[in-house]
Amino acid sequence: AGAERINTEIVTLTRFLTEEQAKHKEATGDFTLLCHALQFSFKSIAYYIRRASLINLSGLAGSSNTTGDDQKKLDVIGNDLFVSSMRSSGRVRILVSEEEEEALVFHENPHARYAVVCDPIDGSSNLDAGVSVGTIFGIYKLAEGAKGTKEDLLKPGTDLVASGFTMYGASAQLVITMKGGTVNGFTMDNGVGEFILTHPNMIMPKKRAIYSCNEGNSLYWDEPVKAWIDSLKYPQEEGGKPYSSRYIGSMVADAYRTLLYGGIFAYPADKKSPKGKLRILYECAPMAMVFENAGGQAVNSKMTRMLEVVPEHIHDRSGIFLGSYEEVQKVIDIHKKHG
Ligand code: AHM
Ligand code: MG
Repeated sequence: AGAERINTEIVTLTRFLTEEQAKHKEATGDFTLLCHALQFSFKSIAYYIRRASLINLSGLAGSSNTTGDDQKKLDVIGNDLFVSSMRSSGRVRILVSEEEEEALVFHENPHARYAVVCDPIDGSSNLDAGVSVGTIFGIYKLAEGAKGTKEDLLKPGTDLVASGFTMYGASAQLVITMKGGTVNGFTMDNGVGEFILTHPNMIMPKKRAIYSCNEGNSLYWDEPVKAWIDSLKYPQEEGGKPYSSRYIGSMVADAYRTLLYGGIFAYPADKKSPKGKLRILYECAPMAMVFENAGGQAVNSKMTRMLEVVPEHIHDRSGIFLGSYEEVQKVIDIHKKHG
């Protein structure tokens, strides 16, 4: 008694990646190296976000991104950090970022076999208020003989070899999953500068009475979406309790909570945004893979499995319902009833 108990059997992300690689005899180490480059970009983006309010990085940078949203200085920095770390990994041939209108082709890496999609700082409208933001990423393996053009990226999420996201909150959290694998959560320990495995094999609750959406859009919603939300707020059965509502407005933060506590996150397509708001390649598909691998479901506004949706353009948008298996099933069932 008295002495501080210190756990010395810690699984860092670095160790985790090494052990994963060892499981695959055919692995060349390219994927592991790419993940190390990702890890560095998460650490540095987390660092700059924490410093931002101190050194006054926040504020408009005077340029706007491809879709006309105001782009903050930190968006530019986050994007630049991500791009340079992907390029210098030598393992990435092509990169799609929310902040870049065109796919970036790294001609200096002509033999690199991976393609990466990312939203370097998702939820950036929240930055000035110190609300959590994060990075969403997906990794595709290029087909044999692929030319490394953006057409190589117009693939369904079922082709993803890995995906995940970070949330830069009270501490930086990283959630990562590989194709057909489990979902693992890491927490950044600033003291030792490592992501530590704190949430091994994340399995989300089958159901939970929490919904998360921008209800201010309900004027524009289609009938089935309105009927669904009403059914959560005004339960028909005797003594039924209404759902709780939670909405941060940062997908990474709303998704992280939903993954841990259960419930549903929704950003449906509506009359104002008939294609939805969130992006298929680097927001919807990577999140859908994480949620499915954790036992949840993800569908678009047509109730198609999100991972099977093929974008026509790298920045295409989609409606999305993402969450606990039974909560998403409720949405699907109500849509079926409405025909
Ligand atoms: P961003 O990539 O420009 O930050 O936009 C995506 C964000 C998501 O994080 C969040 O779920 C959504 O937009 C919030 O939108 P709204 O403000 O319409 O509720
Ligand atoms: Mg985004």
